[in-house]
Amino acid sequence: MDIDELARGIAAGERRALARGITLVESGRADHRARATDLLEKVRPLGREALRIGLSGTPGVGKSTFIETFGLMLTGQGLRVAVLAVDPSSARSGGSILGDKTRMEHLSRDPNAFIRPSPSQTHLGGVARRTREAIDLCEAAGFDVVLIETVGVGQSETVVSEMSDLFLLLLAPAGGDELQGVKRGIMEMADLILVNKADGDLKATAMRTCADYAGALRLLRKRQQDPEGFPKAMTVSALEDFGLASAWNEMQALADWRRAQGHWAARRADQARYWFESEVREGLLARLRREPVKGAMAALAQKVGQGALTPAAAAEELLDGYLAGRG
Ligand SMILES: Nc1nc2c(ncn2[C@@H]2O[C@H](COP(=O)(O)OP(=O)(O)OP(=O)(O)O)[C@@H](O)[C@H]2O)c(=O)[nH]1
Ligand SMILES: [Mg+2]
Repeated sequence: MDIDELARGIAAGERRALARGITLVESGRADHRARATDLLEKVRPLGREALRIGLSGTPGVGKSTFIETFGLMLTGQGLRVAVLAVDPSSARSGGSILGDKTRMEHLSRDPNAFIRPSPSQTHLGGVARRTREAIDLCEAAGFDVVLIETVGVGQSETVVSEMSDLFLLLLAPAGGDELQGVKRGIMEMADLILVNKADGDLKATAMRTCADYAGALRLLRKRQQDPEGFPKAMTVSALEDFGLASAWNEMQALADWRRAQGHWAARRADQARYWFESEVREGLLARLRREPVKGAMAALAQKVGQGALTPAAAAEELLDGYLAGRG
């Protein structure tokens, strides 16, 4: 596979080239990694930017249904939409991937949409890098909106919010006591809280839940990157396509305001620095597991075990040697 040709295909918006590019960035092979880095560098000068929307919610809240309806609304407006997923492998069974295919049936056949499920058997760090690079490739391919979905299971929300311009939290209608179940840290990431399933018998409960969350959001510390009235809580029905157009209006209003105020660029710069530091940490840990550091570490561990060195002194010796280039 020729990288120049692949880069040209992606720049021309070819879905096959995009899919192959993402397969390349997902690969764990060292020679593939070098080619992936090369590919990303080749498309970077295009400087294309999509609106990156993170979307989180617990299993069954309606993420797939929301993406189908919302995605079709956007493609109906002539926008090109890419969908990526960040899932720690443990949280996703084969069954729900099958479920996604049926729940995003129309969107997956839409020529203006591109859906890429999360690769299985990858730890969160690996998924994070793969997703960031896949986002870059989708932007290079000229997509207008990139939706990044994650199941709400702790850490993955942070990962997604650190690669999104906007972060949506999808919630189910629920009794007041369940409001406590949403962790404060996750509420603080949200730009919009969407209480889904506001239809049929659940409509009234959804409205009450929405009012509860609106109240909870007002208690949070005001963020510099928000205009008046944000973060906001709204009711939607992904199934009946209710409230999605207003939610999209709010997203655009927020994105436009942030662009005009310089928060958009500042946030992306912060995110780039965050991921740089994260890559350094991950890289260091990976090297500790490789020779010759691994051997040096085992030898020092033995001395520590024999009481010949304190743990702290041994660690310092190893790190000094490593950072001096002997690693
Ligand atoms: N009444 C109603 N049901 C909905 C709505 N959105 C989704 N559902 C239903 O809720 C169930 C779960 O929807 P999904 O879209 O698969 O939820 P999900 O969040 O993707 O679930 P996971 O992929 O398992 O995490 C399905 O039976 C949907 O039909 C809605 O707006 N109203
Ligand atoms: Mg789903």
